[in-house]
Amino acid sequence: MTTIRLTAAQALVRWLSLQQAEDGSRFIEGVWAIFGHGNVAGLGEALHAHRDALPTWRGHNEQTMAHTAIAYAKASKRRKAMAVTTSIGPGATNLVTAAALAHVNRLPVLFIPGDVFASRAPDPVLQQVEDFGDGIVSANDCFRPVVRYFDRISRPEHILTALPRALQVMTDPATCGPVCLAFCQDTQAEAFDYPVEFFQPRVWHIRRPEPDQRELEAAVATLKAAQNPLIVAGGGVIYSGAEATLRDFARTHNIPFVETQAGKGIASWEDRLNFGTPGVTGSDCGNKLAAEADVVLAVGTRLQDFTTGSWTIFKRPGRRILSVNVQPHDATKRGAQPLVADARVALEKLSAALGAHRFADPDFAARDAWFKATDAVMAAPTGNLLPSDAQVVGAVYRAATPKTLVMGAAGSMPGVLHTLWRGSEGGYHMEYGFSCMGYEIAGALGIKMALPDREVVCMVGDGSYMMANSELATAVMMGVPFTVVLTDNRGFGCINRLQKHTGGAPFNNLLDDAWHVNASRIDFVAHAGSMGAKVVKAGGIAELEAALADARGASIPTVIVIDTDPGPGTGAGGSWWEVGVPEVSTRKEVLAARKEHEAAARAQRLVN
Ligand SMILES: Cc1ncc(C[n+]2csc(CCOP(=O)(O)OP(=O)(O)O)c2C)c(N)n1
Ligand SMILES: [Mg+2]
Repeated sequence: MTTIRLTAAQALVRWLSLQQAEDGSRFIEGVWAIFGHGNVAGLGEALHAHRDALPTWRGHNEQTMAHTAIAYAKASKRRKAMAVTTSIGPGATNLVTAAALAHVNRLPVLFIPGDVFASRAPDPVLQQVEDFGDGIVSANDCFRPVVRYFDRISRPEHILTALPRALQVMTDPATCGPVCLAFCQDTQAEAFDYPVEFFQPRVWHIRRPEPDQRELEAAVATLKAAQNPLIVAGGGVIYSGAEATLRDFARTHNIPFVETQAGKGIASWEDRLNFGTPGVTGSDCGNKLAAEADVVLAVGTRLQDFTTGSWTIFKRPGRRILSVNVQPHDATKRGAQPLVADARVALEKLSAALGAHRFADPDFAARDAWFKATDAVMAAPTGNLLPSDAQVVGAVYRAATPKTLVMGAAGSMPGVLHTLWRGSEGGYHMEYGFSCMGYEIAGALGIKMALPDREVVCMVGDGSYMMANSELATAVMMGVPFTVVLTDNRGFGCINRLQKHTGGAPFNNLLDDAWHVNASRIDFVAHAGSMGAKVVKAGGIAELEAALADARGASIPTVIVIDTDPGPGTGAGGSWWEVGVPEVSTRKEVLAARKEHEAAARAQRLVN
C-alpha cells in the first residue's frame, strides 16, 4: 500500500478539497476560519498550504460566518456546502446557535472546531471547560443535540472514517444537516502514513429514493378520490430540484398550490395556480383553499406551526393529509398518510397514475381579489406618515427585476414578505426554521456567493441588524455586493405587536419602552458607513425606490436605511397562531386575550 505522510489537519484539508458536487465543482466550496487556540497552528498551517485548492476566508464572528456558509448551502439547494473552523472554547460555542439553525432547516454545513488535547498533557488548557464528573466532555459536546453527526478526532487515523461519514450525512436528502468534527489540537498536528487511495477525487450524488409500491398505490387512491385537493409545497421541493415538476403536476391536474416559507419561489407569483401562502402568514385565497381542501398534498414540508396555523387551517371534516417526504419523520407527522420518496420522483409517479384526471377549478376570483387587496396594502403612503413594513415591501417589489431575490430571517419581514412578496422563480430565501436574528447580512453574503447573477436584497430590522452586522465589513472586503434594506422602527416591532396582541403592556421591546437613562441614539447610516458599505438614508418610499435602482450594479454592499412605523402589522391575510397566553393575570387585557386563545384553540386538529 502506498502511503503519504501528512498531519491529520493536512490530510483533512486535502481530502475535503477533492470531494466534488454533481457538477464537478468542489462540494466544500471553501472554509470560513477564525483562528485561535486550538486551530491556528494545526489546521491553519494545513489551510495555508492548500489555499489554492481550497480557499479560506476570514469572518468577524463564528456564528455569522456559519450563517454565511448555511445560506450558501441553502441557495445551492444543498448541492454544495462550506466548512467553518474555530478555536476551542468560545469560538466553538459561538457556532452552536448556527448549528441549531442548520439542524432545523436541514441544511448541510461542516463545523471543525478545535478541541482540547487528546493527550491531556497540558490540561487544563486555556478555554477548557473541565467537567468534574466526566473526563471526555469538552465545550464541543454542546453540539451533540444540534448536529446530525458528531465526532471527535482524537487520533489521526480517525479521519479515515469520520470524513466519509460527514459527507454522507451532508449529502443524504433524508438526514441532511450540520456535522461537527471536533478536532483535538494535538491530533491536528500529528503525522500519519495515510493510504494514497484515500485521496481519490469523489463525486457525491444526491440520492433520489423511489416510493414504496404499497404507499404509492394508497397515495394514488387517496388523490383519485379527492374533490378539492390543495398542494402545500415546501423546501423539500426545491432541494429535490422538483420545482418544474410541481408546476407541471399542478397544471396537468388543475390543482392549486400554496408555498411555505422554505417553498416560496417554487413558482412565480404569476402562475395562475399559485394561490400564495398558507397559515399564519398566509394569503386569504390560500387559507380559503386550505379550509375547503379534502386532501392536503403536503410535498417536502415539515408542517411547522406557521404553515398549519397551529393546526387550525385545514378545517374540512374528514380531510386527509398526504405527505410526500424523503424523511419518514416528516411524512408520518400528525397521522399523515405517508409517501416516503424524493419529491420529483413521487410527483412524476403520481401524475402518471392520475393520467388525464383534472380536478375542478379552484376559486380564481378569490385569487384575483387577493392581489387587488394587497396592491392597496403595498401602495406608498400619502402625506408624511412613516411607511409600514408592507409599504416598504411594495417599494422593493416595484423596483425589482426578474433577477431580484429577497431574503430575511427574523422580525416583521418574514411574515410580511411571505404574505405579500411577489417574486420570480427562485426569488425568495427565508431562514424561517429557526428565524434567527442576525442571519440576514451574513446570509445575504452567502447567497450572493452561491448565486452571483441574482440581485440579492436583504430585508433586516434595526433589532436584527444590531444583533449581528459585522459580516458587512467582510462583504466589503470580498467585493460581494447586495442591497440591505434596514427598516428602523426603533425596536423589536413584531414582538411589541405580539405582546400587545396577547394583552401585554408595551414593555422591553421598543427602545423607548425599555429601561433607559438616555434615549437610544443609534446612527445606522454612520454605523454601516464605518464598515465601508455604501449607505443611503431614504426619506420615504419614493426615495427608497430610487435608492434600490441606484444600488444595482454596485461592487460592494449598499445599505438603505428607512424609518418605519412599528405599529401596523402586515395588513392582509393570516390565521391564528398559538402562543402561551397567561391563564391568570392582573391585567384584564390578558384575561380577554386568554379567552380568545381558548376559543381559537378549540379549532385545533391535533391528530390528523
Ligand atoms: C437570536 C434571536 N433572538 C431573539 C429572537 C426573538 N425575536 C424575533 S423577532 C425579534 C425582534 C426583531 O426586531 P427587528 O429586527 O427590529 O424587527 P422588527 O419587527 O422591528 O421589524 C425578536 C426579539 C429571535 N428570533 N432570534
Ligand atoms: Mg425593529
